[in-house]
Amino acid sequence: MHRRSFLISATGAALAPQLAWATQRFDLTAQPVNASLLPDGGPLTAMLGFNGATPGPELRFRQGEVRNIRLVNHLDQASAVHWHGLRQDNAMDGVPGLTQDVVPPGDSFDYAVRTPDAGTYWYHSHNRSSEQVAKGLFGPLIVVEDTPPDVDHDITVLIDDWRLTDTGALAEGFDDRHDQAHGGRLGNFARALFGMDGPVRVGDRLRLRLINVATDRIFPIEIAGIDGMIVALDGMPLATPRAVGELVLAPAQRMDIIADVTSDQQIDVLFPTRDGPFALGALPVNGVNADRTPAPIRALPANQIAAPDLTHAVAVTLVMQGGAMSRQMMSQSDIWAFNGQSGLPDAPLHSFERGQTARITLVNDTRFAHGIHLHGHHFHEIAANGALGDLRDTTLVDAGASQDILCVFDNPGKWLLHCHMLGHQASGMKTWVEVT
Ligand SMILES: [Cu+2]
Repeated sequence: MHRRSFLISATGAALAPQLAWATQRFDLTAQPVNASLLPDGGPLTAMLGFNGATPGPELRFRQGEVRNIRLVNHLDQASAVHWHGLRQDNAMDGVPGLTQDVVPPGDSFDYAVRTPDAGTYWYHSHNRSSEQVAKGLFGPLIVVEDTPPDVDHDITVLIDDWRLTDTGALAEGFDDRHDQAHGGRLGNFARALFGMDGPVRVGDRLRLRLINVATDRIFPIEIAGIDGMIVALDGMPLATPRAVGELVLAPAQRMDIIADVTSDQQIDVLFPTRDGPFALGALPVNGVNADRTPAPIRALPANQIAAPDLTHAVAVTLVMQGGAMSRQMMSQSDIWAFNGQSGLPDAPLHSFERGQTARITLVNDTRFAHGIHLHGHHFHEIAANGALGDLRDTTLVDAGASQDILCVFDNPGKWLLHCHMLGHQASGMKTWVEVT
């Protein structure tokens, strides 16, 4: 990434205003949009968005409701929407070829979106996603707790990168095979997009909802100007809030932070590099909140996730294979594989009885990190010492490493299991499991 790109990108851009639910059904129209990625005066970038903007509108739900959302396709290619991280009814999961047919241009699809868990989620295209997400077809999806934590501002922060030409257009080559065989399509331009312009005040308590919406880039992040704790990962509250150190977000991962504003200048979201931090975006600070009395940061209320049955867990192994410099380069059309199989197989990786606990060993036998996403469920990461770790829907497995996850498969249907580096997914790294 070029320093200049980061420097000129350092001013934060606001997301589209969040949505107030006014009607029983909400239409989400996928369409071409022109977005202002470059700084003031730069040319607009032709992208794709929802309801006239990219990112699309911030959808705010209450916990435990069902909302009818109609995807209206005004693109010139087929699409579908996945509600990432929501433990959804299978028919509403938005995966063409597995849970629904694609939605052709000019057509529509009615989703009934369930929100059993409070937390930070997002929605995005799940058709030709390495292209459609790169072009902007996504938005934040927030499920609010019955009793939200006491904060002055609840701010969504999307972190993204784009590969732009000199004239500010999105570079072509969304299915570039060299990218796919390596770390995916990495941008030359990156930014943190805040859900509000600010300013906030010194002493304000904030909830920051970080979402990595990039197609392929793993973002290390530092946040300056606040003092706080991590309270949730991938929507799921931590039992005990955790200190904010250097943060890492794989594509599709989320992190909630509750923090008090300490800087009287601005809050900086930074991308640390060996040459020093690059500014992804900043939120201005102005004034002082003298009314708020200091209070500890408490855990968010837990979501109701079934407890795993450790003694009867079925063991499944998923080996990631392929890619550049690998011991076994996949041949012909596909670059990546799970257990020797490239692309979506006819038969599931495993068929679970509803309620069964599985311990899946994710073995990364490649030279690249992969962010593995399971649809329709959350799972526990298992720590090296065997302890039950964080609940996530996307886990980052470093090159050469392995990671065990423990999941109660209690949501019936056909669920995609894939790498969320979307270039890897497009070139073979996907499978599915069945819950009957
Ligand atoms: Cu991958």
